[in-house]
Amino acid sequence: MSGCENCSGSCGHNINNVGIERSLIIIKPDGLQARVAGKIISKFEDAGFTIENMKLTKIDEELASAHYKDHIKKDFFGPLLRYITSGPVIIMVISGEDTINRARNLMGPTDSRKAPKGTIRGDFGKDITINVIHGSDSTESAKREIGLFFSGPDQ
Ligand code: IDP
Ligand code: MG
Repeated sequence: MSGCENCSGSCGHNINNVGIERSLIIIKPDGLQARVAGKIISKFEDAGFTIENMKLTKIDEELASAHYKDHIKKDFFGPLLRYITSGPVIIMVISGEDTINRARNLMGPTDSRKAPKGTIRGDFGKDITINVIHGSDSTESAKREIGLFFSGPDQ
């Protein structure tokens, strides 16, 4: 329904969708290599997220650079690019309430060595680079990243 985003339901639109966010999740190459993709997907399902889209693909350098554009000047950019392009990945769009925060809590901190057991990185990640999963850090990033990986008529 157009023009009703801020009406709090007075126009009759479905207010149950208020607070629903999306996130772009990537199970990185080490996740598939270690055959833990299913376990990771289960964690999102068990937490109540809806999987709206999912594909198995390989990310090329151009797409990886676009995805990680904010990190281009960082000293770890080269290793990050080699890592994310090194093998197949699973890319998902998940949705639910407060998805950005809840998904990142489920993932654990960037450095897997500091991630508590029970978090995805704590259970399956190796270190600060090889950390098994990506999740959008804001609703703006999610929108941009979902557009990058899921656009076009055949996606
Ligand atoms: P995030 O994935 O937890 O949001 P970002 O800071 O956005 O972390 O970094 C993107 C990715 O770059 C990380 O997931 C990790 O693979 C890698 N990375 C981040 N910080 C470092 C670092 O200090 N050294 C090496 N690799 C890093
Ligand atoms: Mg990030």
